[in-house]
Amino acid sequence: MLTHTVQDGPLLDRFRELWGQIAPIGRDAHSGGYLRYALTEPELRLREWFRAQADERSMPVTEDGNGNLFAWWGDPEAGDAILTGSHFDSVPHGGAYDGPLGIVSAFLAVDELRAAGVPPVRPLAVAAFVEEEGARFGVPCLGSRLLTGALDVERAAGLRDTGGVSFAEALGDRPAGARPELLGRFAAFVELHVEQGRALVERDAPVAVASAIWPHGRWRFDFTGEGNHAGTTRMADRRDPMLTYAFTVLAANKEARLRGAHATVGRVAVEPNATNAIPSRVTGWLDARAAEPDTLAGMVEAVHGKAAERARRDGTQVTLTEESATPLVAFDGGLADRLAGLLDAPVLPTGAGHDAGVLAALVPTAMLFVRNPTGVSHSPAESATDADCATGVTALARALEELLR
Ligand code: HGY
Ligand code: MN
Ligand code: MN
Ligand code: MN
Repeated sequence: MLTHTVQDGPLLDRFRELWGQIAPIGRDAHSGGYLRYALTEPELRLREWFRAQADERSMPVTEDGNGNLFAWWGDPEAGDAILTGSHFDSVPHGGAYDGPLGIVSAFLAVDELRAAGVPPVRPLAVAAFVEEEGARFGVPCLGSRLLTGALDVERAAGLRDTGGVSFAEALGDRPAGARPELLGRFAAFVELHVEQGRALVERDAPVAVASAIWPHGRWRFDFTGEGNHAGTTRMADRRDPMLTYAFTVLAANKEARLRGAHATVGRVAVEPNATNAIPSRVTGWLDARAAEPDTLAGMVEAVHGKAAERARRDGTQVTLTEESATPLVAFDGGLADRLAGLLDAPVLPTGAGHDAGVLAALVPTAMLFVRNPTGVSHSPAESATDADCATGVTALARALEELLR
């Protein structure tokens, strides 16, 4: 089997069929984006779809007690298995491809391998990881972090969504935590994902192999001041945390630009959130990423320093809490080069986090990216052509065939 650019034919038809099955699930009619939060109704429907797909292929499904699902071609106990897959959950009003493309492609790749008569000399598993985006419980890659032991079980169990429901309640049980004996059964993991930039458009290539993931994390800034009347409080008498917050957002942008790094404040909560009240508290979440760990740490420290200085001037207080941190991930270089050679694909780093980045600490791991014409992600404008998606399936199948040998 050779990777080739797919323009038409049965694989493209099969891709469109499966993609059409999941396309309506969790789509917001107004924005056109997806609301597929982990373990909520749309994501539970996608998990049912996963089980049905596995069933059609006579692939038994196992669970790891952390919310992650595995569909097996071959004996789940045999060991030396090859793992592929991704996640179903989305950010608020996210795109169609981030996550589900890796799962749909995985099932189609299994079909390709079977049709090509590739012998199942060792097991292959398709995974659906839970809460990759952290959009519901705040910690990204929650399922894979639990599975690898990178996240404390107590902390994960007690994470709550905005409605007060804990992860353990949503899961229906206390998470199982690290499963070294399960991870030990995997010889390699390959996650296929839509590209989240325009590097492949610029290179005129449908598929790439990942080299690294930038170190990144989420920091919560709590700014507190004095809630008061908007009409009667003299400007000089105010202790307005909104000012400190606003200054901090600008400082984060400036510090990122100075370093060639990325800083984003995409979420904010205001108390009491009234037009005619000076806020008593503003909470802003900083998402910060950089190519080097020192650059990232220096940037967050600089932003915190500037926020603290500004708070003194505003008569407010600021506290900083690290909510999640992901170290630099360097994917297995030998594996990346092997797949890049096999697929004649460019090798690229990314600033986006993935379950592959978490598993890479314990399992030889690679990622494939599929071209995204808009270059936009975490937005309804995220895109990929059906032809590139089908080409991605052939690339994944080729990579899996190589690893299954
Ligand atoms: O990169 C992210 O924002 C998340 O891990 N998907
Ligand atoms: Mn994402
Ligand atoms: Mn993703
Ligand atoms: Mn991601």
